Amino acid sequence: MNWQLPLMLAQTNDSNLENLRERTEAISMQGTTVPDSSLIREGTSNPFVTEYWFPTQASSFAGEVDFLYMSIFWISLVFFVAIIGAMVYFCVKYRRKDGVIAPEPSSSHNTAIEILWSVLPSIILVWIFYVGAETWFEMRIPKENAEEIQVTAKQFGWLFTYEDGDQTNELHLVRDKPVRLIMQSEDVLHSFFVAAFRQKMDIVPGRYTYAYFEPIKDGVYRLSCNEYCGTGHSKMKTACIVHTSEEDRKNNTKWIEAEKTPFENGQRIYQIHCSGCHKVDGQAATGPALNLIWGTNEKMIDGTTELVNEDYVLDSIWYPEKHIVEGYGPVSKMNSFKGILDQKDVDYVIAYLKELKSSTGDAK
Ligand code: HEC
Ligand SMILES: [Cu+2]
Repeated sequence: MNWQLPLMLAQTNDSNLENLRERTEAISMQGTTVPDSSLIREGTSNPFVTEYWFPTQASSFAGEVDFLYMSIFWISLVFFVAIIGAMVYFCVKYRRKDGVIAPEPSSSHNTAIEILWSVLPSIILVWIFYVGAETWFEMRIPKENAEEIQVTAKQFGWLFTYEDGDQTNELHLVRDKPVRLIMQSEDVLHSFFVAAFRQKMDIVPGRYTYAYFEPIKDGVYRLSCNEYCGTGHSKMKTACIVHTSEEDRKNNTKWIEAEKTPFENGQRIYQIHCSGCHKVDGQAATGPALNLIWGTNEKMIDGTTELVNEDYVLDSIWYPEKHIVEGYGPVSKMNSFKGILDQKDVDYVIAYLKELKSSTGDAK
């Protein structure tokens, strides 16, 4: 029986993982902005469950976290009813009755009751501490075979680097493979959170923090930043995809530049390094939208105009301070990518911008 209150009558089924692959691909195309609706919160079609109660238990300790939570919930409920019930009962029973001035005599001491109300709560509290500590150790101490994934959080996006050097901006994991995340921030305080794993950890600039868990259920889950980190904070969400095998994951994370077109390579660079600040749907974000800029004349804050050509894009990427677009001053919020992206990468970005312009620009 499912003892979680609103779930008692709900039927769950796990059958809608079938179109997982399709959904995963759709998400990969979108970079860091994943609509919530495309992520599985619970393997069930019952909307009551997905909307109002806990998301699916997708990590090894998720069940224990929920158990502790629900235990404390029920203990609180029982005591709440007992205490308020007794209070109401005594209020009525010992209320001042007409004509009776003297208070009801009451005993000053009752050893049996006093021992009971001291010992019973102590036992319950010690039990809560014990279960809490046990679960906490499980969440904090990684198994020895845990793989390590480097996580970089920045305004406003994620970058995951795997042991074999692959990089993605969604998190790809393998079912039943414990993972230890080594996390750092490039700018401000962020927080890693995957509700389905019941794991959350702050990411603090200037130091490393760690998160550990073992995914036990394949699927696509929502990964979000859980610490307000600026105006784009709500966009700082992505997908966490748990694959059934290592090969399956590799197929989703590997990237062989030589097998891809310059456009595809450019798109990938955009997704990993630029999509946190630049949109390609015409909407301005931290920086201007990039889809239609190629070949246009851009107004700068000093009143001059610049033609968006190869040289301009190179300057934008390596020396963002050189030209600052009107409306984005006085200093550029863009960091230099010199040393991060080389000349070849810049060429890919240029190919990407050109194609974006010609494929979406003509239609408008
Ligand atoms: C931290 C946020 C941020 C990131 C990350 C970022 N940019 Fe920018 N970018 C800006 C801002 C803000 C501006 C406008 C101010 C300026 O011109 O420097 C800008 C301007 C630009 C411009 C000029 C746009 C125009 O309309 O003329 C280009 C081109 C550009 N960025 C390319 C990139 C590329 C390529 C990347 C990824 C490799 C990138 N940016 C990453 C914030 C960012
Ligand atoms: Cu954040």
